[in-house]
Amino acid sequence: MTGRIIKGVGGLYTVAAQGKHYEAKARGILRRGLKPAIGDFVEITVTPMGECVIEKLIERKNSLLRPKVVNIDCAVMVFAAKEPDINLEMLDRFIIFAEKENIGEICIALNKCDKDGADEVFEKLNRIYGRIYKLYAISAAEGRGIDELKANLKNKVSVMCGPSGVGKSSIVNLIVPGGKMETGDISKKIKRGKHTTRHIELLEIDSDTYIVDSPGFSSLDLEYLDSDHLCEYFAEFKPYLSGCRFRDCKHIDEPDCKLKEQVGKNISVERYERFKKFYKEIKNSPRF
Ligand SMILES: Nc1nc2c(ncn2[C@@H]2O[C@H](COP(=O)(O)OP(=O)(O)OP(=O)(O)O)[C@@H](O)[C@H]2O)c(=O)[nH]1
Ligand SMILES: [Mg+2]
Ligand SMILES: [Zn+2]
Repeated sequence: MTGRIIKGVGGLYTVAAQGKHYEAKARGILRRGLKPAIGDFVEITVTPMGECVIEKLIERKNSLLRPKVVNIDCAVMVFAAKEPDINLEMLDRFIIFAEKENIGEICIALNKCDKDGADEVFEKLNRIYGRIYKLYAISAAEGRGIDELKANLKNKVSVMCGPSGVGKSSIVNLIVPGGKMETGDISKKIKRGKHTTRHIELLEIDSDTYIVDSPGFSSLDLEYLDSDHLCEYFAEFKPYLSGCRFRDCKHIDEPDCKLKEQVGKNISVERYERFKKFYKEIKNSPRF
Protein backbone atom coordinates (compact mmCIF):
# COMPACT_ATOMS: atom_id res chain seq x y z
CA MET A 1 0.00 0.00 0.00
CA THR A 2 1.19 3.52 -0.67
CA GLY A 3 0.61 6.22 1.92
CA ARG A 4 1.91 9.52 3.16
CA ILE A 5 3.65 10.20 6.46
CA ILE A 6 1.70 12.89 8.22
CA LYS A 7 3.34 12.73 11.63
CA GLY A 8 6.36 11.23 13.36
CA VAL A 9 7.16 10.95 17.04
CA GLY A 10 10.16 9.05 18.33
CA GLY A 11 10.48 6.65 15.41
CA LEU A 12 6.75 5.96 15.21
CA TYR A 13 5.12 7.39 12.11
CA THR A 14 1.50 8.04 11.30
CA VAL A 15 0.83 7.09 7.70
CA ALA A 16 -2.34 8.14 5.91
CA ALA A 17 -3.27 5.50 3.32
CA GLN A 18 -6.55 4.76 1.60
CA GLY A 19 -8.53 6.97 3.94
CA LYS A 20 -7.11 5.39 7.11
CA HIS A 21 -4.30 6.18 9.53
CA TYR A 22 -1.64 3.59 10.37
CA GLU A 23 0.98 3.74 13.10
CA ALA A 24 4.13 2.43 11.48
CA LYS A 25 7.78 1.82 12.22
CA ALA A 26 10.44 2.01 9.56
CA ARG A 27 12.31 -1.11 8.41
CA GLY A 28 15.73 -1.31 10.03
CA ILE A 29 17.46 -0.67 6.75
CA LEU A 30 15.59 2.61 6.37
CA ARG A 31 16.49 3.74 9.83
CA ARG A 32 20.18 3.59 8.96
CA GLY A 33 19.93 5.34 5.60
CA LEU A 34 17.77 8.22 4.49
CA LYS A 35 15.35 8.80 7.35
CA PRO A 36 11.64 9.02 6.62
CA ALA A 37 10.40 12.61 6.88
CA ILE A 38 7.03 14.27 7.33
CA GLY A 39 5.41 14.39 3.90
CA ASP A 40 7.16 11.32 2.51
CA PHE A 41 5.22 8.96 0.30
CA VAL A 42 5.97 5.45 1.50
CA GLU A 43 5.21 1.81 0.78
CA ILE A 44 3.77 0.13 3.84
CA THR A 45 2.85 -3.43 4.67
CA VAL A 46 0.52 -4.60 7.39
CA THR A 47 1.28 -7.97 9.04
CA PRO A 48 -1.54 -10.38 9.92
CA MET A 49 -0.99 -9.25 13.51
CA GLY A 50 -1.88 -5.73 12.41
CA GLU A 51 1.62 -4.32 12.68
CA CYS A 52 2.45 -1.76 10.10
CA VAL A 53 5.92 -1.33 8.60
CA ILE A 54 7.34 1.30 6.26
CA GLU A 55 9.18 -0.72 3.61
CA LYS A 56 10.32 1.94 1.20
CA LEU A 57 10.49 5.68 0.65
CA ILE A 58 9.29 6.99 -2.68
CA GLU A 59 11.51 9.62 -4.26
CA ARG A 60 10.88 13.15 -2.97
CA LYS A 61 10.05 16.04 -5.25
CA ASN A 62 11.40 18.62 -2.81
CA SER A 63 12.50 18.95 0.76
CA LEU A 64 12.44 22.00 3.00
CA LEU A 65 14.86 22.20 5.88
CA ARG A 66 13.08 24.71 8.10
CA PRO A 67 10.63 23.24 8.84
CA LYS A 68 11.73 19.75 7.82
CA VAL A 69 8.89 18.72 5.50
CA VAL A 70 9.09 17.07 2.07
CA ASN A 71 6.86 16.95 -1.02
CA ILE A 72 5.42 20.41 -0.53
CA ASP A 73 3.10 21.95 -3.10
CA CYS A 74 2.78 25.43 -1.66
CA ALA A 75 4.77 27.58 0.75
CA VAL A 76 2.77 30.29 2.47
CA MET A 77 5.04 33.08 3.68
CA VAL A 78 3.28 34.56 6.69
CA PHE A 79 4.28 37.98 7.99
CA ALA A 80 2.47 40.49 10.17
CA ALA A 81 1.74 44.05 9.09
CA LYS A 82 2.57 45.14 12.66
CA GLU A 83 3.77 43.50 15.88
CA PRO A 84 6.19 42.30 14.73
CA ASP A 85 6.76 44.73 11.83
CA ILE A 86 7.24 43.04 8.49
CA ASN A 87 10.86 42.52 7.59
CA LEU A 88 11.27 42.27 3.81
CA GLU A 89 14.83 41.05 4.00
CA MET A 90 13.61 38.16 6.12
CA LEU A 91 10.78 37.53 3.66
CA ASP A 92 13.30 37.30 0.82
CA ARG A 93 15.37 34.82 2.79
CA PHE A 94 12.34 32.58 3.30
CA ILE A 95 11.49 32.92 -0.38
CA ILE A 96 15.01 31.98 -1.47
CA PHE A 97 14.87 28.70 0.44
CA ALA A 98 11.49 27.86 -1.03
CA GLU A 99 12.56 28.76 -4.58
CA LYS A 100 15.72 26.74 -4.20
CA GLU A 101 13.68 23.67 -3.34
CA ASN A 102 11.45 24.15 -6.37
CA ILE A 103 8.31 24.45 -4.34
CA GLY A 104 5.76 24.82 -7.11
CA GLU A 105 3.94 27.71 -5.55
CA ILE A 106 4.82 30.46 -3.14
CA CYS A 107 2.31 32.94 -1.78
CA ILE A 108 2.54 35.71 0.78
CA ALA A 109 -0.01 36.19 3.54
CA LEU A 110 0.10 39.51 5.36
CA ASN A 111 -1.60 38.92 8.69
CA LYS A 112 -2.78 41.35 11.37
CA CYS A 113 -4.35 43.57 8.70
CA ASP A 114 -6.67 44.80 11.45
CA LYS A 115 -3.78 46.91 12.82
CA ASP A 116 -3.48 50.63 12.10
CA GLY A 117 -1.24 51.30 9.13
CA ALA A 118 -1.64 47.80 7.70
CA ASP A 119 -3.04 49.12 4.40
CA GLU A 120 0.19 50.98 3.63
CA VAL A 121 2.22 47.88 4.42
CA PHE A 122 0.06 45.83 2.07
CA GLU A 123 0.42 48.45 -0.67
CA LYS A 124 4.18 48.35 -0.36
CA LEU A 125 4.17 44.56 -0.45
CA ASN A 126 1.95 44.68 -3.50
CA ARG A 127 4.29 47.08 -5.30
CA ILE A 128 7.30 44.85 -4.77
CA TYR A 129 5.80 41.34 -4.88
CA GLY A 130 2.37 41.71 -6.48
CA ARG A 131 3.55 40.73 -9.93
CA ILE A 132 5.62 37.80 -8.67
CA TYR A 133 3.51 36.04 -6.04
CA LYS A 134 -0.09 35.80 -4.96
CA LEU A 135 -0.74 38.05 -1.95
CA TYR A 136 -3.35 37.73 0.75
CA ALA A 137 -4.43 40.43 3.20
CA ILE A 138 -5.47 38.56 6.31
CA SER A 139 -6.62 39.17 9.80
CA ALA A 140 -6.85 36.01 11.86
CA ALA A 141 -8.33 38.14 14.62
CA GLU A 142 -11.24 39.25 12.43
CA GLY A 143 -11.37 36.22 10.13
CA ARG A 144 -10.58 38.41 7.13
CA GLY A 145 -9.04 36.87 4.01
CA ILE A 146 -9.12 33.35 5.44
CA ASP A 147 -11.59 31.92 2.90
CA GLU A 148 -9.53 33.19 -0.05
CA LEU A 149 -6.38 31.65 1.36
CA LYS A 150 -8.14 28.39 2.18
CA ALA A 151 -9.56 28.13 -1.34
CA ASN A 152 -6.04 28.29 -2.73
CA LEU A 153 -4.82 25.39 -0.59
CA LYS A 154 -7.20 22.78 -2.05
CA ASN A 155 -5.56 19.44 -2.93
CA LYS A 156 -2.14 20.69 -1.87
CA VAL A 157 0.30 20.22 0.97
CA SER A 158 1.05 23.74 2.17
CA VAL A 159 3.57 24.90 4.72
CA MET A 160 3.28 28.01 6.84
CA CYS A 161 6.66 29.73 6.93
CA GLY A 162 7.55 32.91 8.74
CA PRO A 163 8.96 34.46 11.88
CA SER A 164 7.61 33.95 15.37
CA GLY A 165 4.53 35.79 16.55
CA VAL A 166 3.13 36.68 13.12
CA GLY A 167 0.04 34.51 13.59
CA LYS A 168 0.79 31.30 11.67
CA SER A 169 -0.87 29.09 14.27
CA SER A 170 -3.80 31.50 14.61
CA ILE A 171 -4.43 31.21 10.87
CA VAL A 172 -4.00 27.42 10.90
CA ASN A 173 -6.59 27.16 13.66
CA LEU A 174 -9.12 28.97 11.47
CA ILE A 175 -8.37 26.77 8.46
CA VAL A 176 -8.12 23.30 10.01
CA PRO A 177 -11.40 21.86 11.28
CA GLY A 178 -11.03 21.57 15.04
CA GLY A 179 -7.62 23.26 14.83
CA LYS A 180 -5.99 23.65 18.18
CA MET A 181 -2.42 24.72 17.62
CA GLU A 182 -1.03 26.60 20.56
CA THR A 183 -0.81 30.34 20.05
CA GLY A 184 0.81 32.94 22.21
CA ASP A 185 2.14 36.44 22.23
CA ILE A 186 5.74 37.44 21.83
CA SER A 187 6.33 38.73 25.32
CA LYS A 188 5.24 35.47 26.90
CA LYS A 189 7.47 33.57 24.57
CA ILE A 190 10.57 35.57 25.31
CA LYS A 191 10.09 34.78 28.96
CA ARG A 192 9.85 31.11 28.18
CA GLY A 193 12.69 31.36 25.69
CA LYS A 194 10.90 28.98 23.35
CA HIS A 195 8.77 29.01 20.26
CA THR A 196 5.11 28.37 20.75
CA THR A 197 4.87 25.87 17.94
CA ARG A 198 7.31 23.01 18.18
CA HIS A 199 6.27 19.80 16.50
CA ILE A 200 5.69 19.42 12.80
CA GLU A 201 2.79 17.49 11.30
CA LEU A 202 0.53 17.49 8.28
CA LEU A 203 -2.85 18.72 9.51
CA GLU A 204 -5.76 17.60 7.40
CA ILE A 205 -8.00 20.36 6.06
CA ASP A 206 -9.86 18.10 3.69
CA SER A 207 -9.16 14.83 1.92
CA ASP A 208 -5.84 15.30 0.11
CA THR A 209 -5.46 18.82 1.50
CA TYR A 210 -2.96 19.43 4.27
CA ILE A 211 -1.32 22.32 6.03
CA VAL A 212 1.82 22.34 8.15
CA ASP A 213 2.23 24.85 10.94
CA SER A 214 5.83 25.54 11.90
CA PRO A 215 7.81 27.24 14.60
CA GLY A 216 8.90 30.76 13.69
CA PHE A 217 12.50 31.01 12.61
CA SER A 218 14.32 34.21 13.42
CA SER A 219 17.37 33.66 11.25
CA LEU A 220 17.91 31.95 7.94
CA ASP A 221 21.51 31.57 7.00
CA LEU A 222 22.29 31.70 3.29
CA GLU A 223 25.90 30.69 3.86
CA TYR A 224 25.57 27.23 2.30
CA LEU A 225 23.92 28.37 -0.90
CA ASP A 226 25.87 28.65 -4.11
CA SER A 227 26.36 32.32 -4.94
CA ASP A 228 26.22 31.59 -8.68
CA HIS A 229 22.74 30.14 -8.33
CA LEU A 230 21.34 32.85 -6.06
CA CYS A 231 19.95 34.87 -8.98
CA GLU A 232 17.82 31.89 -10.03
CA TYR A 233 15.94 32.06 -6.75
CA PHE A 234 14.63 35.56 -7.58
CA ALA A 235 11.66 34.58 -9.74
CA GLU A 236 11.36 37.90 -11.58
CA PHE A 237 15.05 37.80 -12.62
CA LYS A 238 14.54 34.68 -14.71
CA PRO A 239 13.80 36.31 -18.11
CA TYR A 240 16.99 38.40 -17.83
CA LEU A 241 19.61 35.87 -16.74
CA SER A 242 21.09 35.34 -20.16
CA GLY A 243 22.14 37.77 -22.86
CA CYS A 244 24.56 39.77 -20.73
CA ARG A 245 27.85 40.77 -22.37
CA PHE A 246 29.76 38.24 -20.25
CA ARG A 247 28.47 34.72 -20.38
CA ASP A 248 29.37 34.17 -16.72
CA CYS A 249 27.93 37.55 -15.67
CA LYS A 250 27.16 37.60 -11.94
CA HIS A 251 24.84 40.57 -12.47
CA ILE A 252 26.71 42.54 -9.81
CA ASP A 253 29.40 44.87 -11.22
CA GLU A 254 29.67 43.82 -14.85
CA PRO A 255 29.01 46.24 -17.71
CA ASP A 256 26.23 45.55 -20.25
CA CYS A 257 24.24 43.43 -17.84
CA LYS A 258 20.73 42.65 -19.08
CA LEU A 259 19.49 42.10 -15.57
CA LYS A 260 20.78 45.39 -14.22
CA GLU A 261 19.11 47.21 -17.12
CA GLN A 262 15.78 46.06 -15.69
CA VAL A 263 16.35 47.40 -12.17
CA GLY A 264 13.79 50.11 -11.57
CA LYS A 265 11.76 48.73 -14.49
CA ASN A 266 10.71 45.09 -14.30
CA ILE A 267 12.88 44.42 -11.26
CA SER A 268 12.37 46.39 -8.08
CA VAL A 269 15.35 48.33 -6.76
CA GLU A 270 14.82 46.84 -3.31
CA ARG A 271 14.81 43.26 -4.50
CA TYR A 272 17.95 43.83 -6.57
CA GLU A 273 19.71 45.51 -3.63
CA ARG A 274 18.91 42.55 -1.42
CA PHE A 275 20.15 40.17 -4.10
CA LYS A 276 23.49 42.01 -4.03
CA LYS A 277 23.56 42.00 -0.26
CA PHE A 278 22.88 38.26 -0.08
CA TYR A 279 25.41 37.58 -2.82
CA LYS A 280 28.10 39.33 -0.80
CA GLU A 281 26.98 37.59 2.36
CA ILE A 282 27.50 34.21 0.71
CA LYS A 283 30.83 35.27 -0.82
CA ASN A 284 32.08 36.56 2.54
CA SER A 285 31.01 33.49 4.47
CA PRO A 286 33.83 31.49 6.07
CA ARG A 287 33.21 28.71 3.55
CA PHE A 288 35.10 30.65 0.86
N1 LIG B 1 -4.23 41.91 16.13
C1 LIG B 1 -4.03 40.67 15.70
N2 LIG B 1 -3.37 39.80 16.46
C2 LIG B 1 -3.17 38.55 15.97
C3 LIG B 1 -3.63 38.17 14.69
N3 LIG B 1 -3.26 36.89 14.47
C4 LIG B 1 -2.60 36.49 15.57
N4 LIG B 1 -2.53 37.47 16.49
C5 LIG B 1 -1.87 37.42 17.80
O1 LIG B 1 -0.48 37.32 17.59
C6 LIG B 1 0.13 36.49 18.57
C7 LIG B 1 0.97 35.41 17.90
O2 LIG B 1 0.14 34.51 17.21
P1 LIG B 1 0.56 33.01 16.90
O3 LIG B 1 -0.52 32.45 16.06
O4 LIG B 1 0.94 32.28 18.12
O5 LIG B 1 1.89 33.27 16.04
P2 LIG B 1 2.87 32.18 15.36
O6 LIG B 1 3.28 32.75 14.07
O7 LIG B 1 2.22 30.86 15.36
O8 LIG B 1 4.11 32.19 16.36
P3 LIG B 1 5.22 30.99 16.58
O9 LIG B 1 4.48 29.73 16.83
O10 LIG B 1 6.00 31.47 17.75
O11 LIG B 1 6.05 30.95 15.35
C8 LIG B 1 -1.02 35.95 19.43
O12 LIG B 1 -1.08 36.73 20.60
C9 LIG B 1 -2.23 36.15 18.57
O13 LIG B 1 -3.39 36.33 19.33
C10 LIG B 1 -4.36 39.14 13.91
O14 LIG B 1 -4.82 38.91 12.78
N5 LIG B 1 -4.51 40.37 14.46
MG1 LIG C 1 2.80 29.06 16.15
ZN1 LIG D 1 24.29 40.25 -16.02
